[in-house]
Amino acid sequence: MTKVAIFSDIHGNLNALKAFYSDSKKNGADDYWFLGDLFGPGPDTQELLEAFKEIEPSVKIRGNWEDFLINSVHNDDKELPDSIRIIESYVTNHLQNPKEISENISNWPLHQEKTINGVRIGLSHNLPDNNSNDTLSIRSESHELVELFQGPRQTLDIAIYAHIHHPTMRYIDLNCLMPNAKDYNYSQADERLVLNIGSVGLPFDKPTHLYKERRAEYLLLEIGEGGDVYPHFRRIPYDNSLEFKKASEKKLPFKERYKNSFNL
Ligand SMILES: [Mn+2]
Repeated sequence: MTKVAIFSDIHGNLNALKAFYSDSKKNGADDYWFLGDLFGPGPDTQELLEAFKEIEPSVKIRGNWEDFLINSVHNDDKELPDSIRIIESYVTNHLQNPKEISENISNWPLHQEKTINGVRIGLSHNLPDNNSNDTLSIRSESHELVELFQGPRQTLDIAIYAHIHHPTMRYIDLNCLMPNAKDYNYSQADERLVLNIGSVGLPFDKPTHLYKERRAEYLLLEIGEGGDVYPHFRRIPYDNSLEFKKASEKKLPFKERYKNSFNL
């Protein structure tokens, strides 16, 4: 059995990253795959980078917030919304060597494939060639997800992505992409598994009406020798109020908005 901790969307939240990492170690993760969005709009920068490097992920995918940072470092940020430009200048002002970091993350791919115990897995932040649109939201239909398995990716068993901050597990049937097919012959099904890993630092989902605080979300994926897979969606509690205290101390731009995203 191989156990991979797949994590993403830290968004400048070191407390959440620590909660995730200690849980994954406790659960015996063999490897780490990161699917993008390290910095902003949360308060942590350099210290977060050190903690991230310590995890040594074997996969590092470039998210849309990596592109924001690269654009900001290159002064190529005219197209970005004002709020993102302001957050990115906070991030680059607080990193020791933003140029070097920007160069490094510009080499991270948008899509990568891994084979574990024969199971073929595709990894991306969002779509394999576009890390920033809404195509893969929880409201999407099967035909909108098909790009995850098209062209060179048609032999993948599983597609795993991030970006929407909603832990999700669903199947798509490549032989039946439209809803409500009449008289469908189920023996023809070509089913593939699609997993979203949620967000470490800034989850958007509210799984029940009782769920109030934010937890550090990630996917612990167990893959057996026979190709069986067990996705464990983890939600790890940590002290949300510390996060906002830090945002105030560090004079984070839009700290009220950040506070509101934690329901504090
Ligand atoms: Mn994203």
